[in-house]
Amino acid sequence: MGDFKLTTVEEMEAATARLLETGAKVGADAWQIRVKNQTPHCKFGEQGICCRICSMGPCRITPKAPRGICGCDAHGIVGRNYLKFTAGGAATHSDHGREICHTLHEAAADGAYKVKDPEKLIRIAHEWGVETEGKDIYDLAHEMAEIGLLEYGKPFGYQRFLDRMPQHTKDLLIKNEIAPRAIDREVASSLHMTHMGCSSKPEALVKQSLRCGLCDGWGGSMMGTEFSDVLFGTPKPIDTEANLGVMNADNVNIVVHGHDPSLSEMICEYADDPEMIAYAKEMGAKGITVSGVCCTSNEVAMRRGIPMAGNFLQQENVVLTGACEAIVVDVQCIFPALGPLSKCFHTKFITTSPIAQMPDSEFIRFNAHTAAENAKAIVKMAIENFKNRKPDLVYIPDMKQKATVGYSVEAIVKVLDGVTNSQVDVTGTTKPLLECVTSGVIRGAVAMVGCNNPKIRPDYAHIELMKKLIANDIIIVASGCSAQAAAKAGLMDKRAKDLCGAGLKRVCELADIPPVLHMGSCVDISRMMILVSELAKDSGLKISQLPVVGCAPEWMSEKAVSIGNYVIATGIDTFLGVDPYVSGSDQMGALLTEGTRQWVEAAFTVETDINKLVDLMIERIEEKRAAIGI
Ligand code: BF8
Ligand code: SF4
Repeated sequence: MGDFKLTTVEEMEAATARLLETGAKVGADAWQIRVKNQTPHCKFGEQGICCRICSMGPCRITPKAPRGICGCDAHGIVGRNYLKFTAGGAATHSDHGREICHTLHEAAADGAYKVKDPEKLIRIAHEWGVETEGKDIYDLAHEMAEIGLLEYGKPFGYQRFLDRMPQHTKDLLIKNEIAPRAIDREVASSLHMTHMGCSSKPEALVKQSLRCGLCDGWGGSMMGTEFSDVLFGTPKPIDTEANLGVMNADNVNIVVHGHDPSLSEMICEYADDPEMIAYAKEMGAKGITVSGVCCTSNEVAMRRGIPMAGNFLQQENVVLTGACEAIVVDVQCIFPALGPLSKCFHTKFITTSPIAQMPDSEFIRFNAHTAAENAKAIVKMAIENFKNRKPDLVYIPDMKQKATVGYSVEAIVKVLDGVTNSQVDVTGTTKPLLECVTSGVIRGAVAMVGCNNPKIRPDYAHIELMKKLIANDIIIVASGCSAQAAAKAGLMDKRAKDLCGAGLKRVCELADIPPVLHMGSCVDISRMMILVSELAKDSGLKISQLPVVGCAPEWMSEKAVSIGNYVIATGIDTFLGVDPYVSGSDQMGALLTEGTRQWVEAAFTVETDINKLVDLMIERIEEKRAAIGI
């Protein structure tokens, strides 16, 4: 293994502790302090049995008061809360996808946004039955963007991308009235159903949660991913680095944070501009380093090799280094704490989206039409801020790992072409991967996704689960903050193959891949849905029969609940390390952990003990193998 060693959670925690000392010096607040102030949490909220959707309430369910004033019981209240949670997540991901459609609509040969993957655009156009022959690629881009935007509000029919599903899955969803219609309709219907005096029947609320999740995964998120690839390029394996040590004390440090690559791509573009680099030197820096936090980081790492400073619960740490000239954000998962925190340092906290406006920030409104000038202004502002740095506050933990990222479905299919023994030509399909699974060289796959959450020791669950899974010859595809946890630990370094069981290690060597494959941001979980669909079609099995499970051990956001719903609705059992506020209703618990199988052949398992969670996943994978006789 040479000098390769994983970074431990203890080492990451020590680095954080050192940064919090700087924070204490300047009187900064931190999530570690706020968690203490908020603990213990409200028990009614935790169990999902508080209802405040009408002004006769709020109503809270207790043994003495088993119904709200309208007569709704715990099951109805928990169910409505769960559906609202889902709708919030589906709306968020899907609105991101909508923004990408608008960016595609702005693309022009001489504009800031270009079509970087015309082949993919043409491929999707053919899927959607759009004539491409003789059409200018930008005319086609605008036409496809409009069709995409209509998926949000079309009056009839289901999401177009359902045609990518195996027929069995699609039929099942239509038969059970779970197939998603227009995206905005599913979100609006969910809010309609959860209004006072509408649905209080758990079955109906769970079914709509599945449908609403699907409009995200197979609608908004999938469009977000696919059209981002068209605009910015479909990811291919690329080397990068991860953890706070990617920031450079000699350079102007710009940290991009949020989700929509329309902003971060432009920032990266201008930070690379020789004119800007010369300006940075003029201001006393040696150069410009752009690094990322959260899903935006995944987007630009996958396409440009931009290093990853950290994931969700590390966002305050980048400011605490004292070396961050600007943290530039767009939407989602941004701590409002960054405003007051940046005021304790010289850091500029730059918000850019009308969707996410925060106190104590500089607001530079970013839009597709003026993207180039906005990005230039932001990069300049960061450079000019370099001189305000306080050298005695600068401390960047010397901690980073190498990572190979960029495993889109297209890239996975390509790299695994090399591992087949097949006599017939199986290139360009998932059959080589299937061969590895059926022969038992790889036992199965886990899709590791989701956030950090102070309720779970940050990153610990992600990293420990992954280590045990790969040691058991289970390959991992990862996205979102889970992927960054893996990268920070070193699990996306190809040398991590030595931590695998013999079978997976052999596959990693033959295909020259790390055992944990970075598939992108959270909207890119749609890539995972496409991959399992292809595996099902190429094997002739149902998705629910494949030895594949999903896992979100440290999830926290509404988006994560939406994702969980569409992953199980696609037929994949999903394991959660945090309870989605449903413990107040045994009926809701039973539906989510077993009842959904009657409609979608999959369900959730909730287990907060991480060691048990991983064993349950391995058990489930082995059960699935036994059931299909491999
Ligand atoms: O969409 S994993 S903390 S950054 S919600 Fe947020 Fe969770 Fe991170 Fe991306 Ni996903
Ligand atoms: Fe109470 Fe019913 Fe109003 Fe909810 S909808 S706050 S349970 S009266």
